[in-house]
Amino acid sequence: MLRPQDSATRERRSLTGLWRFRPDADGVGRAARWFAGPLAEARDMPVPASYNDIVPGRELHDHVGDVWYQTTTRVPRGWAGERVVLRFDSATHRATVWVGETEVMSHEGGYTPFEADVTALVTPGEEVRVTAVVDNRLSWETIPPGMVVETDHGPRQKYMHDFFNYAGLHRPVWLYTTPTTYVSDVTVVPGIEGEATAEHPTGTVDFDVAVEGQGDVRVRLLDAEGTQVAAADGASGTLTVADAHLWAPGDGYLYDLVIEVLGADGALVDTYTQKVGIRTVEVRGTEFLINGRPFYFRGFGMHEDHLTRGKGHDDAEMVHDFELLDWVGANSFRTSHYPYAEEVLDYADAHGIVVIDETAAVGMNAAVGAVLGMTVDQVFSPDTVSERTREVHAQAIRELVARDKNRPSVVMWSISNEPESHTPESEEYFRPLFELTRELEKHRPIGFVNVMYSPADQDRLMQYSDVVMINRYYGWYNDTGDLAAAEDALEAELRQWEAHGKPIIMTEYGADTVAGLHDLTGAMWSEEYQSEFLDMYHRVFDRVDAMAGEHVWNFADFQTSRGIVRVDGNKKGVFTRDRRPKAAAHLLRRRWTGRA
Ligand code: GCB
Repeated sequence: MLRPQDSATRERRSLTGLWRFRPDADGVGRAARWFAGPLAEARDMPVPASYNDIVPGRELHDHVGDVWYQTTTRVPRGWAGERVVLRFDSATHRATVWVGETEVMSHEGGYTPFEADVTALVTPGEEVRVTAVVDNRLSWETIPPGMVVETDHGPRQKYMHDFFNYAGLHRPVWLYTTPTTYVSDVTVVPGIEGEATAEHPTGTVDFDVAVEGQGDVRVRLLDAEGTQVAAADGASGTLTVADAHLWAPGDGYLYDLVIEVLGADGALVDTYTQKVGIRTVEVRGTEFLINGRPFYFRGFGMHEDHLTRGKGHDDAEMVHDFELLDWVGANSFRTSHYPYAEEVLDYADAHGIVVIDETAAVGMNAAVGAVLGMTVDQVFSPDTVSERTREVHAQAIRELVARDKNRPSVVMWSISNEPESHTPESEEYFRPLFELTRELEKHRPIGFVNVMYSPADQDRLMQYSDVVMINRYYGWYNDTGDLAAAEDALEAELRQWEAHGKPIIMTEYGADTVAGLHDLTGAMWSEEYQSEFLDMYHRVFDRVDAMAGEHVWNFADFQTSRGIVRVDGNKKGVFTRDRRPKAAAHLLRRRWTGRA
């Protein structure tokens, strides 16, 4: 699905702003046809934002079930004769949408876009009412999984992942046009002819354009100055770029692939511009190569998480977070633990930030659940995470790859974070999903992130992964407070993983730290302990040749569900939730930039 854009033949109208909003804990709104008129008893709710923290009190924060959003907008007069599409960039975790009184679409999964052709339901020049019911419930058949427990005091949402179940309309909503004959999809695969490290490399761009309707396709590739560097007729082919300016870490150089659909008379019918970064990605032995050069991941697992707006996208917060990444010397991050807003990926593409793109399949792990307060006997079983869950998971992978396949910043897919991966049941569940991802993706490595409860000598899934991605907490969850013992244990385990002959990325390592708490006796939770902890990991990484990256957990403190292991959320951030540096941020800056 293409991202909406303004072009010579297309227009967009953003529906962000204040929507009317009404919770529906009893789930009566559908039968009562709340979409059929102005939403009664409604309050204002910002879009994009999570609704949970906007209003004081527990009621919305802990809401379980449906909420209703509604807005009206005037369809521009000039849109007569155009195809009109309604697109939600996301709705967490599922939604059904009406235009006027007509149901137009439903979507499962909280972090990928969905859209419907609403041309027949709108009249240019007139107002249209858009209503969405958004359901935040997690079950054994959702990604991520969860469980609603009925109590005397109402339903309670339980889950086995360590971030708060923020919900609502987290990203922009669009009404946009295309001509009736239009570009419906494009796939680009960049390459480099000959030596990738040559001083003047020759780039290639394989392209494949899908058009709805009849028309001839012409493509032109423009460099960042707008100069045409290659062109071709036809919907698919390969463009060659002499002396290409490669997309590289720290250098987000993008070409414009201008796609034009021409009518029989040669007139322009539709045009869509796809950004293209020319770069290659390859795993060779224990090295992760970008453009033929070894790349070492420095950065973080992050979260879309801010005060007040929760997971709602905001450009100011986003740019500030990227500026902090730059300040600290990070070159990459993982979209832990769900696909991030498309604006974030656009920014990464344009600024040369490397991304490991992860699905929302987090918390398929009884042991992790136990730490966080949800007890499950068997996480993979016909009654829990099952074949039906796998179908939803497969669809989440398809939608993620379809959304982000053309992005140069994305160098690898992570299909799950910390699933149980040492049991036959987990292998049976995951094998088909690795196969699916390989079918969908031809040029990027794929993988999953391994948990400490499925260590090197027991894991059954790393054989399907191109890269060893592991999260380890020696010195925190095990060898608690004992960094000397932790150092030995960490190195011993890394040596075991080294035997796989693949690059190793430590995708999480970190210690909860209360900003401002200081101690010189090795006390956990102090800023000193976090720094010593990271220092210890770095010493070990520098001794292990197969290491290809270090992503600290986490970039910033973030909100979680209530529990005895969390104090106002997870405090493993090297920045606080309001983005102030802890001592560890300075330590990382020294290591990653060489600057004091
Ligand atoms: C993990 C999880 C992450 C948690 C983190 C922690 O292994 O992947 O989601 O937040 O540990 O702090 O416990």
